[in-house]
Amino acid sequence: MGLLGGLINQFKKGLKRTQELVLAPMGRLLGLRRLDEAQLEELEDLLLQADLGVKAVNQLMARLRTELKGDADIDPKRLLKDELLRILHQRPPRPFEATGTQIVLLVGVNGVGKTTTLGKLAAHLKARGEAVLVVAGDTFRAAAIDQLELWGKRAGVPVLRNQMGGDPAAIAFDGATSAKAKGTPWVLIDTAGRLHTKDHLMKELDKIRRSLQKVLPEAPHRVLLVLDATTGQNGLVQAEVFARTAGVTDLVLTKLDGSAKGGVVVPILDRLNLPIAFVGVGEGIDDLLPFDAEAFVEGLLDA
Ligand SMILES: Nc1nc2c(ncn2[C@@H]2O[C@H](COP(=O)(O)OP(=O)(O)O)[C@@H](O)[C@H]2O)c(=O)[nH]1
Ligand SMILES: [Mg+2]
Repeated sequence: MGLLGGLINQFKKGLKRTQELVLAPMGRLLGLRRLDEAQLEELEDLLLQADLGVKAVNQLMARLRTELKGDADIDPKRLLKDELLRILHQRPPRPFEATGTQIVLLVGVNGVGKTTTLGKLAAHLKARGEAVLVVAGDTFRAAAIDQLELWGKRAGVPVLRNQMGGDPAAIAFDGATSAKAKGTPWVLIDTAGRLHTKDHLMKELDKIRRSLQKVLPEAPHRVLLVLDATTGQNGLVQAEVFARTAGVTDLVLTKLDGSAKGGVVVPILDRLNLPIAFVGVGEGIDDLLPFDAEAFVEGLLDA
């Protein structure tokens, strides 16, 4: 099995719930060569339930109706794949390549999976043979620091921490300074998702950014906005605020495995107009997949 084949299977596994609950019922319709109006409407409803988003669904329905005016057989599944890929290709992922020291900030609201993603990402980079320093920038709760230390142990990478309630900008500064001195290619910084107010949170992220820039003027090189797929499109408004104010460069969609709305990847990429770097498909250390549009679409639509 080739690399893409392996990735397709991992996406299939991660998208199992979406497949079972929403896409399986639509398999019959997607296999038809002619559809009548009632079948078109049934298909439209199911696609919307999978959270593929109004735009992709409308585009697909328009194409189906146009093609159905001709006499030739049509292939609804191929048309759907085409439409999804067209949207997903708007923002291809940017590879995670270390050129010098790269500072990566993980941001997002509480509970979406920032710390877990950071642990998996550290392991992923380490497995490529690249050194990683993890920085415990969520100093809001003691448990958050302990959780991160546990992930550091699992991934086999050092974790830089200060005490609970310490200044996240100061520890971020220390991390950047140490990585620059040692030539460490990756610094992954965890951040808090719950502060007194959203304003406070944005100010804190700003402060972290400014202290990093004292060490490395281009830092942070990547700001990953972590989003929970189980909230579906409901999380979009909040995500847009974050994306606008926190200098986000990439998205990470977690908990695809726990969601029947895996299709939400499509409207999220489209609305936020940002590339998806990784998706989370479980709680294990290997459950982080580099996003690939083809593997995602195959994994979603081919049982
Ligand atoms: N099923 C599943 N659970 C996840 C995934 N990512 C994170 N979680 C779980 O979500 C919960 C919150 O994660 P955490 O990393 O602490 O979120 P944070 O508050 O944003 O740092 C934990 O129970 C994680 O195990 C995922 O991809 N799939
Ligand atoms: Mg956390």
